[in-house]
Amino acid sequence: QQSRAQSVAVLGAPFSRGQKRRGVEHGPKVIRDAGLIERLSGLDYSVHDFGDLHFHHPEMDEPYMGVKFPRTVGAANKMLSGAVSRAIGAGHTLVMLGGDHSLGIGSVSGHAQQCPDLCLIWVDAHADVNTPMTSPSGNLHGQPVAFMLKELQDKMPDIPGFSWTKPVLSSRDLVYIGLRDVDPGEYHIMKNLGIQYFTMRDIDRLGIQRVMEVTLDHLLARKQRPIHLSFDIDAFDPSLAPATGTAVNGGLTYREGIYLTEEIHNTGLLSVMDLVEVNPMLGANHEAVEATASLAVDVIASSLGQTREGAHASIGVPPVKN
Ligand code: Z70
Ligand code: MN
Ligand code: MN
Ligand code: MN
Repeated sequence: QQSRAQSVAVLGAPFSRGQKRRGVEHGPKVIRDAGLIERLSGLDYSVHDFGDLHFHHPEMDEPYMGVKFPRTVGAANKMLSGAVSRAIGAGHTLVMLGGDHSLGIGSVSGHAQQCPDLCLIWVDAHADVNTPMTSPSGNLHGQPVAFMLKELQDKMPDIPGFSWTKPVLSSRDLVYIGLRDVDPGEYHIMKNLGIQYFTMRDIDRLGIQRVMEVTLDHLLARKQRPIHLSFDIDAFDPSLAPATGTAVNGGLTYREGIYLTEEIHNTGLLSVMDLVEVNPMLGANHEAVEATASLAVDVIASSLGQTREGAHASIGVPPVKN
């Protein structure tokens, strides 16, 4: 039986300049509208909804070495980093609702300010570890992990807007799950640094149970430490999560996603979770958007202890009639 953190903070980050498709800034609203706060309250947490951050968009933000909106993304992540650090410092478990995945920079950085020994589980169709030199798109949502890794810092130019960042992770502190669309430069980086990763093919071969066993063993066997779960909704199959910017066929099933998050909850070590890349402007219709948002709520609730086995938290001792 886990001891449960008493309070969960929810923080919205309505931000989209890490990629080119508008609409992902409405992710926090549709995930809340799908009933997130009620679901978490039902899990016996005291839920603190911190609302949404207000980001400023400078008028002039010219690309730098092909990187798009560097000052805008840098400033947004600096603000997010401070907010995450304060929430963790105040003793909450934090759920950050994106927004695009460039927000991983600020979220992990703020978490690391309070928990320097954290480890990172990146659940995504994509590795998001391009450097400005390897990036095929210039979009910063394809680059957040490169800002975090100590081993990549000699490859990272000084990008305007990012002078406040410093690398907080070693390559052995990171595991990827769900990969199926990895760029050549990213593959090279993952192999060179010896990063532990599980593609969808690996999940096909090993099964999600074994993948989670190896993942948690890799990160936690030497010592127990806080977990940062960064969950890109595009890790799921597009049939389940159609309302996202870069859907790639052959993703996680519903049950794989739920099992993955149940196992993370069962460690008792989840400290920050990001849920990113829900874009309500990209669903084919209202139902597609609602299905995606509802799936986001399900994986967040599962990460925080909702079980398929039945309720157990609030009751303690089962009521007995007498
Ligand atoms: C590509 C790039 C990406 C999400 C697309 C795509 C990255 N590797 N990430 N959608 N969530 O542009 O770097
Ligand atoms: Mn991503
Ligand atoms: Mn992705
Ligand atoms: Mn539990």
